[in-house]
Amino acid sequence: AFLDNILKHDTFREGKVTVNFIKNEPKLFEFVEPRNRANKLITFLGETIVNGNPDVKNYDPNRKFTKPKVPSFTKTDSFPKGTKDLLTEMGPEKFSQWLKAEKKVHFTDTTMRDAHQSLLATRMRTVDMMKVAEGYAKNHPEIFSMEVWGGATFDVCLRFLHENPWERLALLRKAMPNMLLQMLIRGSNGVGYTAYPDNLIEKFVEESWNTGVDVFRIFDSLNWMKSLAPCIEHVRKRTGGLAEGSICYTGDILDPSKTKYDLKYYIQLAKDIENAGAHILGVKDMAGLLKPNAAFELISALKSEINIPIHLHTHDTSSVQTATYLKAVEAGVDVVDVALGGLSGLTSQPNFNSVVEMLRFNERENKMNTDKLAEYSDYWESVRNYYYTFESGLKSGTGGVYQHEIPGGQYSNLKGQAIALGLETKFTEVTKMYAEVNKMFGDIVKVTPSSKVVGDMAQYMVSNNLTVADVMEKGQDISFPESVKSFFRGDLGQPVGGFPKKLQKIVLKDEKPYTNRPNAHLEPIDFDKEFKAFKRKFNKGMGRELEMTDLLSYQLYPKVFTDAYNNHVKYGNVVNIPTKNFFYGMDVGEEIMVELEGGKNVLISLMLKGEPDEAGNVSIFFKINGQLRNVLIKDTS
Ligand code: 3PY
Ligand code: ZN
Repeated sequence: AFLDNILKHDTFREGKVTVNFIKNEPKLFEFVEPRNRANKLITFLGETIVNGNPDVKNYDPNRKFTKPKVPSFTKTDSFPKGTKDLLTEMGPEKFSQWLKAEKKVHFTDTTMRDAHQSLLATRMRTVDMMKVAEGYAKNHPEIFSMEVWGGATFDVCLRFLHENPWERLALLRKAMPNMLLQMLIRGSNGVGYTAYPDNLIEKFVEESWNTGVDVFRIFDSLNWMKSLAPCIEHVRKRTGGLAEGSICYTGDILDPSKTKYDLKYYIQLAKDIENAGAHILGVKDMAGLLKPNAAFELISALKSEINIPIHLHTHDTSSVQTATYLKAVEAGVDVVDVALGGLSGLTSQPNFNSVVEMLRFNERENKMNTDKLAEYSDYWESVRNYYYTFESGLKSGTGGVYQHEIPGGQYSNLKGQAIALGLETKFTEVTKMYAEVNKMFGDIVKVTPSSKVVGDMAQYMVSNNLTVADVMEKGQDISFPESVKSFFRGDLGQPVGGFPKKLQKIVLKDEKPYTNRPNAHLEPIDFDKEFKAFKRKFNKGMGRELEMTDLLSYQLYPKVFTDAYNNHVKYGNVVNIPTKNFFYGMDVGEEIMVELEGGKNVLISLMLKGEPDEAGNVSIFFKINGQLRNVLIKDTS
């Protein structure tokens, strides 16, 4: 363990060791013994066996799972050349020109980010990704990019999965060194739900690049250039990656009665994004409202008006978005977002495997090994079973999305919440109210976090039996949800066309709203000072040196990070526990292999689960590598 500490120490890794290295580094003598690590692991397993994973509800203990089959690849093969190699060779500007000149259509695979965010409440664990990451990168290097990070994954990793999101990124980077890795970033809101100081976002972008992100898809939840532009600038200044500035698509450009978000509006926004220095234009259709004919018109117009390549993203909530891709391909779109079959469709992205087939023999076909691709789809389909408690219950596509305009990720969440609360019958009411709230707010762009504000308000009104008229007439006496007040104050920026003045006054009462950037109200972070204070607070329990990325997690989510830290102190590193056991515990007689921090594998079997004693404590007996150990777990059920 001592040697291990030396080998892992930054000073050693950077080759700066001097004679006094060991004497001056008391930390080298702090080590967590494997025995201690294994004890922590069985404490976690014991908790899950006795009290269940608090994140899981309605688990069927008799449910059987089949082991997912990992597609084969030759481990000793080197990584074939991919888009990451091209970016390194060319730099972002030339790369962008190369992409634009490509005849074939390119694909972004969203399976490891948006697909599970939109179907499984973002719960996909790193361990399930890592089983296929290297093989995928070796079998399918022709894929444009892998969307693997950002959006809600950052928060969920820390909050529910006991994972460090930065570690996930670093692992995927190592496993897929030849492919571009992509993240979603909410402009000034980073990977959170509110604005952060500019220098925090800047540092976050820099560290994301250092850890492995190449493509930054940047959007603002109100399409506000003042939030988009600084983030594009951070990517250009602090990284060698690609800034993909994105327009969020809402409404319907073909509907003459909808004049707020028309073709002219989107073209102007796209030009502003190009002028702000984006290397790629993202068209982010978060609710799946871009109909096939509208896509043809929009993409054709954008192709003739701007000079950077265009990357289209959609959600298949309506079930017609594959047709949208076909028309977009005809209009010259450069890249489209797809998810592997087993995690595609409905609120997720269109089916990768099928889209490839759809374009077979098309003049813009991108040839793929579809047999191999099918094996990966099968893998994800069976992995998905482990996450069945997070399924939203949605069974079919819905044309209703064109009325309520709820984003894919939010739709499955709302639906899941309604089902869990036994309010399935009220779900239609919530979606109708969502549409009314949107109108009442002045028809805003709805995507995280603005969509959350509309959702909060809709749920608040349905559960309090309030109509729009009630709010407008008796609103002075209503105490609105915090997110709604914050929105009308200006904390998420300014919506297109401004706020509806009367409602703003009703919500804010005597409080004054502001119209400049929310970030202008936030003090920059003094990183040196904060890092010192951070180290004093958290240095003991991580079992490793704290890094700048830890500080960033803490700055973005102080409470979530603190809870995750406390969990780490108690349970150690639980990321390698197989998913079935992580969520649903172990059966007596079951044997699992788990890799401990530092790479040592241990064989754990559950021998016996006792009955609670008078104090409610349950003895659980495990065998770890053949040796009997027990833990005492308080039954809190
Ligand atoms: C996110 O911000 O997490 C999204 O996926 C928005 O569509
Ligand atoms: Zn999306």
